[in-house]
Amino acid sequence: MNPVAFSRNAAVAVITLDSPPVNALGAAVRAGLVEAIGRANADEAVSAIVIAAAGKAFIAGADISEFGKPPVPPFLPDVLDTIERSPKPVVAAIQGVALGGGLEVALACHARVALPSAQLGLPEIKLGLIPGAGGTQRLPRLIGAAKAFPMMLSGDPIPAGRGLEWGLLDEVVSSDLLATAIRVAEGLAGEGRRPVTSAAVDKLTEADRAAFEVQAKDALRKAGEMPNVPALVEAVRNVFLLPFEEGLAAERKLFLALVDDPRSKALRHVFFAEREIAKVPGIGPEVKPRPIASAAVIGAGTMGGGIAMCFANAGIPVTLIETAQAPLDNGVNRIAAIYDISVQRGSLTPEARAARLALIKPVVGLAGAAGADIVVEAAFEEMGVKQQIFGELDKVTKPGAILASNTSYLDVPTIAAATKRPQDVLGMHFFSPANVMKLLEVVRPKGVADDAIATAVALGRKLGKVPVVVGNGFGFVGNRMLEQRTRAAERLLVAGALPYEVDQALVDFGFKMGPFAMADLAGNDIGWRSRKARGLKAPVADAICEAGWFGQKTGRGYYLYPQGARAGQRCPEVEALIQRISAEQGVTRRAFSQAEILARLLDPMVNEGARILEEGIAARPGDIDVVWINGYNWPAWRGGPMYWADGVGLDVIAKRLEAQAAESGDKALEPAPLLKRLAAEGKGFASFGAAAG
Ligand code: 3H9
Repeated sequence: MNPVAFSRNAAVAVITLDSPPVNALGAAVRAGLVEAIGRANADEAVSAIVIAAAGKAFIAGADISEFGKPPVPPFLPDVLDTIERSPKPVVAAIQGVALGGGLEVALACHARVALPSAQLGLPEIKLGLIPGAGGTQRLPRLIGAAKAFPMMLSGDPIPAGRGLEWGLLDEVVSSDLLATAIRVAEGLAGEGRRPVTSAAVDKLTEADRAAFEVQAKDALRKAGEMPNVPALVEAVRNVFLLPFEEGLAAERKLFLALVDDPRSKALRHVFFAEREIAKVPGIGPEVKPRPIASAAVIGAGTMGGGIAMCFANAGIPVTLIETAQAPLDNGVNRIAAIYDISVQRGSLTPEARAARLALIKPVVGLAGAAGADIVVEAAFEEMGVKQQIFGELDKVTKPGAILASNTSYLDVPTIAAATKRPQDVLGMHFFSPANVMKLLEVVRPKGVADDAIATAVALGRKLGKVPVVVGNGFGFVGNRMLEQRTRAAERLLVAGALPYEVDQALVDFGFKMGPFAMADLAGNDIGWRSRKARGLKAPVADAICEAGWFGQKTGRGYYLYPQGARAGQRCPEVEALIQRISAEQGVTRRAFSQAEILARLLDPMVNEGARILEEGIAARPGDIDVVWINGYNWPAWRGGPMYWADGVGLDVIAKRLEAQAAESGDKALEPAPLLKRLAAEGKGFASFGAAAG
């Protein structure tokens, strides 16, 4: 099917893009556009042209899947040049999103009209890129650099109304978009006018330049690892320094260099991985989610309160349930205080705060869950407690209600066994703070109904989460791998590293925090309690807890926090304690390079990831990457642990693990069969999904 249709409406040629799902500008669309513009210009009966689009999007941008492959002409900048140079005026009729190359198409047109619901943006920054088809040159010329630069820096789209206000759009109409575009096109043809953005200069004032330079300085200060921020600053600055053509050439050069940058490649991997998670094996689009109009959350602690906020924030009424009035009141007060901070910061209006609080109904007793379409249990992490609650919920909730546990580690089928409706019982594992963290592990135990899983996924999206469906098994995906890292960190201490060295290695890698700073923040007693329950030992971590050093809340943990300081200071006592434990174990301590520390922390995680894949706990390596990026702060520009491992080379990782296993005698460090096999075949995890079909 030709993705670009050509038709005539009196003297106006209407070019309609129809390339589902989002009219991305792949090679066929680009060729079709050039051909259609040529045809319109060759047709004497045509005096003006409209570019419109079928489907929900105008154009979602360049086809991201083409990046990194051999380029196929015509190239997008040349297509836009053809549009802008068209002797007959071209008008863009925008519905849905005009993003990236899609907005750049519109900017090359001679006028733009849109529906009020249209969204206009240049999100390339989120892919580690900058606009590469004139966006950095045309948008500042049209609306001024001080408005254009923040749009490109955040990558967030603006609504049509603002586009109109800023002069990005010529008209916004609530109906008859195509008819309006045709009218505007006829008008321009009649006036003999063809306003060309690349020639516009009146917005490029000294004041605009000064305002942009202030923004640029701030952006560069915060740029961190991303090379596209300085590139964006350079490209936009060029609008004040270079003629359009030269600015365009400079932008192209910067863009092409970024496309080859490993950080952009990793971000593109994450883009597709975050969309793949929507494809749940065995659950097709024919499986419809159950309607969710109301919810109940069991437990008004930090976790339950955060989950209740997620529902309220999404406009879903939620009953918050506790066993007694006092903890319920505490929970509600905590929620109100969090909303208060948002109001103080200006991110929430007092009215919205009131509306959200009004959606949360505090109730004592499980009978409060009777009317809910979904119940999320966030009670104490103990099987007996959970079973008792689910047994009770089975009696009070309505038929077909989804019963979800927020357990982090426990066996979901055992929880479900307390009910007579295992088909409705699943896990919804939120991450703390639940109202902030994006990750949601949707745990799919055997025996659960497909539409129950589809419901949890659809609901997760409605709550603004990134829902990843995972199999049932201790720690699911994220915590199971985290445990490997935690063990590795403890081993490193005994072998010769110090907490600050281990943490620094991860911070330099791109994490916000290392494992010991994180443990101090979360409370060392949590892991201690869990180890004791499972009969596990970690000599350093246990000794620290026995000393009562639980972390920030006690003023000291692996680090010292004098007067409530947030950044920990090295603690000589802890370091002496670690050295003593090494000596007790007969270990001769040695220095570790940063690279060695990283390998020892991350390789065991990857190994566990391989086991998780083999067991079918995660469907694809990309799912594991999405979990770690959205739940554990893995730097997105490194693509996630499995993607990172492919970059290092699985043979390298397998050899390092073998060496570690031999040195420590710990069989768990031996390479997992999948890792071994792929390493021997010279393949990466990326081949795993393909092999499994
Ligand atoms: C660019 O334009 C560079 C230029 O400046 C210069 C070039 C020279 N390409 O998200 P969804 C697919 S860079 C290829 O689930 P939604 C997506 O993979 C680009 N595929 O739906 C999925 O496929 P599948 C700048 C794309 O309704 C399907 O469409 N543009 C692209 O929640 C549905 O996607 C962007 O960064 C694409 N550009 O959201 C925009 N876009 O069904 C990126 C989507 O097989 N896209 N797909 O899994 C988005 O932000 C969202 O997808 C959008 C729709 C808002 C459009």
